[in-house]
Amino acid sequence: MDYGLYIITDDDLTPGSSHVRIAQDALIGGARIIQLRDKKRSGAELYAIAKEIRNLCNMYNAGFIVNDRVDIALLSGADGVHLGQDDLPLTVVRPLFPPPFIIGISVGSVDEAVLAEEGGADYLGVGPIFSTETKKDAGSAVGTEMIRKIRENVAIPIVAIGGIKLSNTREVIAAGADGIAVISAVICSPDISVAAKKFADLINR
Ligand code: TZP
Ligand code: MG
Repeated sequence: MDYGLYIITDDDLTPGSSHVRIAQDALIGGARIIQLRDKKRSGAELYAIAKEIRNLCNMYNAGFIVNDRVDIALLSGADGVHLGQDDLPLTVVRPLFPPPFIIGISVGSVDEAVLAEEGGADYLGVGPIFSTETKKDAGSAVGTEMIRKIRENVAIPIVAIGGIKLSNTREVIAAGADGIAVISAVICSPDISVAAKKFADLINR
């Protein structure tokens, strides 16, 4: 899996837009992974959206991950699921759904990172690196130093998240991140594909 630019759809931030539209524009701009993140829609709605994004990601040879919902991920044919520390436990999900199903785990410390790797996670979401308004309960910023510390202790890919902008992307990559996950800096820009392309160009430089 190429982690590169990892775009998380969040249609709350952009009234009038949709997960599918965001995903399409992000893929045009060069996103390598799309994560469907929605904490409010019904299973039926999420399933339909996930199927559409699955098809789009196939067209761009990009990965597709579903946030929280193992059921939606499996039934839509997504590549995997992303789980936080308070979601379904890795120790329960991993044995039932072995690789190549991908499981990403959110971590904010070296201890959490080591546990996730030991539990069979495929990649880590490390953050919030910088302060962010997008996730109110994200906790305080851990800084790029946390990426370095985790890099020294685990081998699986690191996707950095939280407050990532064009201006701090190089610093995040230099600290050892394999990919960067972005919400507001791409989703809230007037042209999502142009914004995504700027990030993709920076990452691939
Ligand atoms: N998890 C940790 S920070 C965050 C999530 C979902 C939000 C990231 O959003 P933004 O707008 O890129 O800071
Ligand atoms: Mg979650």
